[in-house]
Amino acid sequence: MRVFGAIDLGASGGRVIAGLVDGGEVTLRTVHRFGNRVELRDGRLRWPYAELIAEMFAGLRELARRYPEVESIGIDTWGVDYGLLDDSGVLLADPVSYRDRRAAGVVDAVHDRVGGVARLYDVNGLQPMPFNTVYQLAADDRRNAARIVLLPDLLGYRLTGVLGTELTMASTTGLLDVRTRDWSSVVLEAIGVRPEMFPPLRQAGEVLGCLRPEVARATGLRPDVVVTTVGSHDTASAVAGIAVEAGPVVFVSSGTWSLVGLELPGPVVTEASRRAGVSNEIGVDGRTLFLRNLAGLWLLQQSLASWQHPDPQALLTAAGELPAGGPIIDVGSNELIPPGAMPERIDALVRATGRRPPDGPAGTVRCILDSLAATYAATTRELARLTGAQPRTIHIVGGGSRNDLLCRLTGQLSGLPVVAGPVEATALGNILVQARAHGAGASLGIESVHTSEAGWG
Ligand code: LRH
Repeated sequence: MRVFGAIDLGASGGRVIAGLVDGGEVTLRTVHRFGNRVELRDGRLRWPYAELIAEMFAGLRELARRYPEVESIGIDTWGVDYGLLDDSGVLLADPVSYRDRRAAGVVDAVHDRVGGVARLYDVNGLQPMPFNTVYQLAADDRRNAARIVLLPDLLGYRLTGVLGTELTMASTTGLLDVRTRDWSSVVLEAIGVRPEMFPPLRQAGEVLGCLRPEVARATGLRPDVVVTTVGSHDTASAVAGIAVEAGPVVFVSSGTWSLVGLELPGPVVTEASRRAGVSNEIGVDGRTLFLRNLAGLWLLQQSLASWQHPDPQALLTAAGELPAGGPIIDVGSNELIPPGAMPERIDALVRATGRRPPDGPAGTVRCILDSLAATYAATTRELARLTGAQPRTIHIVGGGSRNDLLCRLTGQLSGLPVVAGPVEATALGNILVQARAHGAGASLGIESVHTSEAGWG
């Protein structure tokens, strides 16, 4: 048996997971779990970086204690966010979160500078989410910055001292040319960034480097443990963690966000795909992830936080008992991105459709789940229309796969069979890429997965 470690940092929580790989069998064991949230500091919504690093170290200590034979670590996080380093490699400030509104004000100016939103899509193939790195960088004060380091690469740098820019993560920035998969001079020039500010591009499966001696000492991990570059964008790892099936499969990576897409051999960049708001991100092994980025369980998490509800499970049961045909909202709305009063924003979106807002918390939960399921089904049809593919299954992974009501509604509204799980697809994809890179598993297709997860999705 071989052991690999996954650091999977999500916007609502992170975990350190051990992947025990024995031929075609993979067992995942969560060794450390912690919360994450944005904080308002210096007038910006930021990630609590020092705390996240402390939690990552606590997780690695636990990993070393329980699995001293671990040989490699892989890191994945959400997309688009980054830190700036000065010329001696010091982080200038805690990374700003994509939930901060700083970039919204520069979106139009960036589009003007590249010759319009359609031109930008033709170059980068991405849905223009207002927080894409291209807009964040345009809004950022980069005066003392020597390097721009994307979040998973920043953590990899902390562990190894080696800088890199992993390709799947780079594909969320809006700065890559969708065809050449290298930095786009058109876009970089428009926002005044030199390509050398980004460390060299790396592919999933490459070894980044050995642990820094002080990291090995602080965690108890062996000094020859390496950090292996994985699909460091969590979506890319999640898709790599979906068991291979015959026929086109729509994946839904359902966590804080919902990423609904198809894996394709190459990008589809047309006026129709642009109008439909579909992105061409990069997956593991250079596949194209042709997907829409929509709100996800964030809507539930923020609603629960605002109600301080004592029994979310009871709420979910009550929501399941409500009749079908209630109001739905557009879960792609930019108004849903910032933290804060979620039920009120949902009510306002429902009112704008001319319907009566949901009645009480169970009604709101049902509205969220109906809206997510309706969007998963509609996006599936849209993806089929745009590519000519005829999806046979919808495969829901991540936290949303534990939500039976969400999976059931998606099946009903799409008319397709829904395969739910694994809940830890992202960690699994992270582990599988490492296992393959180190000769412990021949392919990304797996025979069986065992996880120790259960609970509210
Ligand atoms: C999902 C995700 C998504 C990004 C968002 C910021 O976790 O990576 O792909 O757009 O976070």
